[in-house]
Amino acid sequence: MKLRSLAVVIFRQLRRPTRPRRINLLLKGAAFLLFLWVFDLFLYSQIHSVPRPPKDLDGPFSTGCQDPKKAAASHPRENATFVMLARNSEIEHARQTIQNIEAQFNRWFNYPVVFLNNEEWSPEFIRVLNKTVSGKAIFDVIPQADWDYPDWINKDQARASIAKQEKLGVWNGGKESYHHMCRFYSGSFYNLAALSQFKYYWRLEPGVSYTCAITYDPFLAMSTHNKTYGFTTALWEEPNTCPSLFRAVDDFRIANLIPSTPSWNSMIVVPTWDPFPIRWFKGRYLQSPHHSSSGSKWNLCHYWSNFEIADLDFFRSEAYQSLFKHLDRKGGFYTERWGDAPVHSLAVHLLLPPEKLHHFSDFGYFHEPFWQCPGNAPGKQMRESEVLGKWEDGERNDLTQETEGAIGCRCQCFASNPKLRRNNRGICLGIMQASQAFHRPSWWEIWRGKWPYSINIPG
Ligand SMILES: Nc1nc2c(ncn2[C@@H]2O[C@H](COP(=O)(O)OP(=O)(O)OP(=O)(O)O)[C@@H](O)[C@H]2O)c(=O)[nH]1
Ligand SMILES: *[C@@H]1O[C@H](CO)[C@@H](O)[C@H](O)[C@H]1NC(C)=O
Ligand SMILES: *[C@@H]1O[C@H](CO)[C@@H](O)[C@H](O)[C@H]1NC(C)=O
Ligand SMILES: *[C@@H]1O[C@H](CO)[C@@H](O)[C@H](O)[C@H]1NC(C)=O
Ligand SMILES: [Mg+2]
Repeated sequence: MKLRSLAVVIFRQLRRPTRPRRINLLLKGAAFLLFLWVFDLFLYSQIHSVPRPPKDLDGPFSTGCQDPKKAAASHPRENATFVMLARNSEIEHARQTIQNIEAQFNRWFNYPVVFLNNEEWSPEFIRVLNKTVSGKAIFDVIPQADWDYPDWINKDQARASIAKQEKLGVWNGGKESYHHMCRFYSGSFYNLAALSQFKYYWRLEPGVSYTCAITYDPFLAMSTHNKTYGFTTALWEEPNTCPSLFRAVDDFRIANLIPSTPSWNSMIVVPTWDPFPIRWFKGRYLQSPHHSSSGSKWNLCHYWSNFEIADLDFFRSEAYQSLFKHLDRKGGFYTERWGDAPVHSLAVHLLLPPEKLHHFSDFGYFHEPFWQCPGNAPGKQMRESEVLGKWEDGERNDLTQETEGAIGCRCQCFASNPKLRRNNRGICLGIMQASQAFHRPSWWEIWRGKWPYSINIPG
């Protein structure tokens, strides 16, 4: 009886609470959830923050021109080589690129070039390219095993997956050889016998061009500045080429107890508006593209690997090789179309401290369809130099004129506006340089889309 009347009282209370009370309860609940959400947002941003270093950790190696003959004579050649992967059919583009790098740099420094192919070189390619290189030209053929499916993978499934990527319109996803190429550049080029004698390499591709003179030795500069990985261009990766790559790399990070550093954090989208339970659900349960298992999201930024000047010993390190093995086991080089560019980029941001990365902002570089151009440093063009040849503003005066704040040597870039520094947005570059940058763009500049050209160099 007593119990029953108590139940009735409670029931009445629940059924017909006074209005203000119900609203009160709701408001309290909402305020609490809002507090949790804001707190989680704050915590997430703190954990993934990219603190400002006490000073800029990277800057151009050189500003304007110097005497390249003196630079070459002042120091023995570094333990370094160019590397160009090419097909016999690309002979004309390969020749143009070698001719271009010889004219802009290598005629003074005479570094060797290792040409790599997955097939035998045609005598014509060897004849033409051997005579175009001023240093030694080495024509190497990649061992079959390094340009193939790993033996534990089911080839029929892999081929079916490649065919599916073709249908879905994944960028280069339908070409079997492109998958082999990406896996080769991710996991084995640095172990080739032809490269084992070298420490640094400079990657070239048929068809790229350098649009400024390079009058110092970048390999030597890498060494004296203690740099490991150099790049020119940073962009967003095509999302459908690598939905599960970031999770695979982050799983490796967690399994190996690698702390998330400022450099790693700069690859992660902050802030996220997803509260913790949703992040968790997306990461662990939905396995959403580009999310880690804990639900943090990759910003898809990566360095373009068609240009690289880097230390091969980094790629040969135990840490990098075990990361590659882990990725290879996941099968994503075939079930998806993981590129070597995002693999290298995530690896250097995971395994290297920020001061080891270098933006070659003083290089003019073009790979279809994007370019960067540092412009010509005022008063530093050595216009009368005998070694470099006389330099006058060309007919297209606008392309060669000296510009305030510019750092290049004798650049001839593509823009009709001499102040334009690149034809792609500098957002990813700015994001990826954050852990190195004491000088950062203001919120106002970021909001207006005005990113600097490089750290402390106006855009
Ligand atoms: N020998 C050989 N080289 C290849 C093959 N596929 C690609 N490559 C090389 O791999 C590099 C990249 O291939 P590209 O065709 O230039 O690819 P892309 O569309 O320009 O893409 P990225 O340069 O990677 O941005 C170039 O150096 C090519 O010569 C192949 O089947 N055989
Ligand atoms: C390239 O040319 C040099 C000099 O003419 C010659 O000694 C060398 O054997 C050639 N290399 C190849 C691979 O043909
Ligand atoms: C060049 O570098 C490689 C890799 O670090 C090393 O094995 C080799 O001994 C070096 N060669 C010279 C001449 O220093
Ligand atoms: C590079 O590293 C060496 C040895 O660790 C150090 O002595 C030198 O000062 C460093 N150079 C620069 C430019 O940081
Ligand atoms: Mg290319």
